[in-house]
Order: sequence, then C-alpha cells, then structure tokens
Amino acid sequence: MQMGDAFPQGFQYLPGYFSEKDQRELVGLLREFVAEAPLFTPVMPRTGKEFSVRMTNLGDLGWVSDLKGYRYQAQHPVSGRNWPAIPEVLINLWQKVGHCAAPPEACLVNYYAATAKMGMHQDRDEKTFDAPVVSVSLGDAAIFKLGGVKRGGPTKSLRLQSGDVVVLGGDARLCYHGIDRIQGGSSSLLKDGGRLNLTLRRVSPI
Ligand code: MD3
Ligand code: FE
Repeated sequence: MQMGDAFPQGFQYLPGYFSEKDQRELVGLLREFVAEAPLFTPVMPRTGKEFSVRMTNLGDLGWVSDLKGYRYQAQHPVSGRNWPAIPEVLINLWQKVGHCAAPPEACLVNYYAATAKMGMHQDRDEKTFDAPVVSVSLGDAAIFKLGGVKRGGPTKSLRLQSGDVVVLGGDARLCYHGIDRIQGGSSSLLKDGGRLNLTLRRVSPI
C-alpha cells in the first residue's frame, strides 16, 4: 500500500537537477575515480552474503561492509589506498541543497547492474544524524521506496531518473528506504547501462 499523505518533513526531491551535459561531465569524473578506487562487492556482516550492488567511495571516509560489520574507514578495502577526493561539483551541490554548515566527509558510490537492488534499511552508521544525506542518480531509472522510521510500515514509491537529486534531512534522515528495481535500458548515459547513485554524507558531529 502506498502512503496517501505527503513525504516526510526534510525530504526534498529535485527532479532533473543536473542537465545532460552536467551528467556526462560527472560520469567522466566518476570513470577516473573508479579507475583509481575500483568498485568492490561488499558482503554482509556474519553471513558473508554478497551485495548485488557494487560500491566505492570518495572523500576522507568511505562506507564499507564486510564480515566484521558496517563502518566508515579512510582506505579502500582492497587497495588499502585513501579514497579519491570529493569533486568540487558535489561539494557545491551539498552547499546549495544540504543546508549544512559543515562539508561532506564521504561520498558513497553505488553501482547497480540492471538486476541489482537494495533492501529496505536505515542509514545509521554515521556519528551524527543532524546532517542530511544528499543523493544523485545517474543512468538507468530506479524504483525507490521510502518508508517511515519504523520497519515494516507503509511506503511510498518514486521513480528516480538520471540527473535527479534527493535530500534526506530532518525527519526523513532516519526513514527506511531501498531500491526495488532498476529499469534496465531506460537511459543511455552509461555505455554499459545500469545506474550510479552517489550519496554525500557527514559522518562526524558538526
Ligand atoms: C532516505 N542508496 O547508499 S539513495 C544508500 O539509490 C542508499 O543507491 C540508495 O540507500 C541508492 O544507503 C538510495 C536515496 C537515499 C539515500 C539515503 C537516505 C534515501 C535515503 C537516508 C535516509 C532516508
Ligand atoms: Fe541508504
């Protein structure tokens, strides 16, 4: 069942925020970053079950998941090298839409092949929830689901398209959310198809 009411306070949906030219430039930058910090396949803590989404990060800290748990760390789990810096275009985005005094420390880069999905979860590995999460979608469209702060409640679905930005602050910051499915072939931005999602985050208290 879909929620009949509005999106939670602090949820901002900015469809088509980035032009096609901006999107192509962002993808160009991301290709260089991924050459430096390759996508890796995280596994679930304890079970070791692989995520269907592949990941990498930019910034002082990156989110990783392995047998030992979920955490933020300064190094790529495979290469042991520091993550590439967050590019200016994304720092500027955070400043314009994030309404946060402190800069982002992490940019998680999720890559979804057409069959990948992400189950409903909360983002709560950060040491502060006062800062928003700012998300950018690139490539194939995705069906995004947003629930409430308790697991298993009603959800709303939203089709996120290439160039869309979503800001999750305030009451929305701890809402359950996930990616139900990718609409393979819906965008030609990425030459091998699929979807990239960038999430800018603050980890330390402001
Ligand atoms: C709502 N990513 O990386 S982005 C994640 O499309 C994640 O890859 C999804 O969930 C993706 O953790 C969704 C939109 C998003 C990001 C963070 C949120 C929605 C959120 C945090 C709180 C509530
Ligand atoms: Fe999330």
